[in-house]
Amino acid sequence: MATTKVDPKLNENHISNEAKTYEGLTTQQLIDAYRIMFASRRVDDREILLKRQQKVFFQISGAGHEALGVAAAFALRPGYDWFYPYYRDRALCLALGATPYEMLLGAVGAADDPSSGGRQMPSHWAFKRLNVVTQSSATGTQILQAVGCAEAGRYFYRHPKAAQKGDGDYRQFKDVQFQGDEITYVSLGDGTTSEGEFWEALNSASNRRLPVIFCVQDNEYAISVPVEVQTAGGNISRLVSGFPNFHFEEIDGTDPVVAYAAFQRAAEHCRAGHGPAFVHAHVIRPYSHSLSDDERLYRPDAERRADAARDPVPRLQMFLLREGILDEKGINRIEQEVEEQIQADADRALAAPIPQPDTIYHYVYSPDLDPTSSAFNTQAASAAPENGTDGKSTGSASKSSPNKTMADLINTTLRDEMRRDERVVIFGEDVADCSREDYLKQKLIKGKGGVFKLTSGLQIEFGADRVFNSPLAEATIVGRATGMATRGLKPVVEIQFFDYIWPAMMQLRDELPIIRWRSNNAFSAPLVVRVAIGGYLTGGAIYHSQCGESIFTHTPGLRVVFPSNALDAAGLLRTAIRCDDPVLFLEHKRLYRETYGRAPYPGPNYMVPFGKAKTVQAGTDLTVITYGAVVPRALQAAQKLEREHHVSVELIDLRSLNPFDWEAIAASVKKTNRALIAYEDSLSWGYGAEIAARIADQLFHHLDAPVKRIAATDTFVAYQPILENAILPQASDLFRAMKELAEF
Ligand SMILES: Cc1ncc(C[n+]2csc(CCOP(=O)(O)OP(=O)(O)O)c2C)c(N)n1
Ligand SMILES: [Mg+2]
Repeated sequence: MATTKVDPKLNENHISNEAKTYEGLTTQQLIDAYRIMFASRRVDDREILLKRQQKVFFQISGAGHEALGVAAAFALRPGYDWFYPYYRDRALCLALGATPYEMLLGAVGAADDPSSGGRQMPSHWAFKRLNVVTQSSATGTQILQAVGCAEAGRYFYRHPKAAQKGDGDYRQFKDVQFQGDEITYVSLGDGTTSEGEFWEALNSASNRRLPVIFCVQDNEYAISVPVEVQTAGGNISRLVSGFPNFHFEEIDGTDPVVAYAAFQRAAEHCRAGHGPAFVHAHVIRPYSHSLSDDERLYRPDAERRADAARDPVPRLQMFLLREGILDEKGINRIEQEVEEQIQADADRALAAPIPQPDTIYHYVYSPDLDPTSSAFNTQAASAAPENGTDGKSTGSASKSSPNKTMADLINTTLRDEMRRDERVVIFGEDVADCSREDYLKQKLIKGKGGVFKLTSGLQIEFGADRVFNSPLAEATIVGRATGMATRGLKPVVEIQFFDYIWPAMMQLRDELPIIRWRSNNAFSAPLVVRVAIGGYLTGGAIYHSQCGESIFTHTPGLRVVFPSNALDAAGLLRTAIRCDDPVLFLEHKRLYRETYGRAPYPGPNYMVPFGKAKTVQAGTDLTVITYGAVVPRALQAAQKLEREHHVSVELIDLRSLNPFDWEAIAASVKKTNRALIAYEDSLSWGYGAEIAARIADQLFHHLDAPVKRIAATDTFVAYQPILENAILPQASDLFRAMKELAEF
């Protein structure tokens, strides 16, 4: 791809003042700034024209924000520092080294659009070579990711060996680069400061003294909503001023000299390791929000004229003339060169090949590492000695038994993988042994290690750099982890209860699973989110019993697994950690310490591939397809049915929900001609609906009876055990359903 940059060129009409600098900016840099700012505005104008001609399909401009972007780029380093910009950052990206041609490829949705290959709207920047990380349309989701990105840089600096490549797992496909004094830049609009994730990000960056520059580009509007409605008192600087460790700037962002000076000071603070910086820049929005908006509906002419008087492009032009840096001829020459370049770039972009429809499935998942493959199918070491275990790590009742609980083996797997791979870090609520490390050092306490003690002993062995508590903020957990994973770390984070996963939903739905697809494989974020899920707790009630796995299996790009026993949990968790995709790892709380499904330690390399079901019991009369805590209940029912009615049930434990083992289901149903799907979640729209539909669709001619489902009632789970029993599917319900189906 040709990359014609907005190349700063020495200008012959550069008439005087060569030696003078402006807050450190040379006259040549100011000329360069003008060229880039003018180009940025003209790319917007060109896109607007093309949109009116229906040659592009969306337009959102960076108009009014140009001076700020150029100043930030001049103070920072492309390909060295990291950038989480937002859609108004066109001038920033141009100044970092992106080209108008690349941007116009994005506008037409060309196959070679470097930001997304035609998958995202224009102005959703991603330029891998410049460390400009893929962004979404969701306002504010980038901010926590930027915090995680900065954390990853610091982690690799402290653990340089972790950056090395590893064979046979995700590390093979993830290059790591970092710098000791790198900065992460993240920007957002004034309206976006109303998002909770903004405050969560400031809190973590402040507390951990991370080198992040938060740039709030305050154009006083979020579409039609003015700043005083968004921000109590109308000024965000005043509200954030109490965060410790920050360097604060509030500036006129339409003046590149002022903005450059502010970013220089901010960068100095960050590079010196003092903490984050906050640059609150007052800018203007001379065009409407986007081409779908008409600001004349909510902004009177006088207000718009006052804005226009502060327009950074003509202002810099006047400045250059006034200071004698360029004369009119010099200005005209630059503008003409830019116009010609953009005209040529637009013509080329319009002629560029568009993506082929058959590529739509590319990069939903890693193209490099397939977690369903035989590489992830290893044998359990028979009666392997537990690798260096102190026997104290899980606090489980089964310490002395050769048969370990699911809790034991999850803990052991985490420990083994942390020993094997220094990129694995663990954080979440209460997962550390003790945040006040002195208590541990002085042996005043034993340590906690998770509300279910699944991460017990890990901080003690691996240190607080690798195992630590997060604030009580689920979006923080997943958002920061996503930023870390983008840089090559392997976070294995914990959501304490599935019932409380929802604050992280924006990150789990709109970000984590789609980073690879939306960036056309330029970026990826393979990580593991462990979640304690499910009911049958006797007293768990509404907010400690929820399932809801189908909400996540409905999200392309996310692997979802749900083991029913200790051995599968160990094998699937290892696959989850070593694979190259994001994984939601669902751990049933009721199964953590059950007698059912205990197993000996299978050794440090035991893996179960995704998408491979297990036949718990073979049978000939009907097929039961299930997973999680329903497996032992279905087994009990099947055994009773066999004993009492001589019905032979084939019981399939899916183990992995996305991908799921269609082949195993089809083979079994073809044999038994009857299918029951059993799951713990409420019945309607649940996971079984998809399986039932597939069977009806593809195995219709093999069926001797309707496809049946058995699941929870369409209610939440109640506290009183009598009600809980009535709501969740019991072995007796499964028995009845199986019997009816066999008799149909
Ligand atoms: C989470 C979310 N809610 C709503 C929207 C729709 N939306 C897109 S931009 C925008 C306004 C953003 O305003 P601001 O943060 O001030 O940035 P500006 O566009 O003014 O630069 C809204 C509401 C969105 N993209 N994401
Ligand atoms: Mg705004």
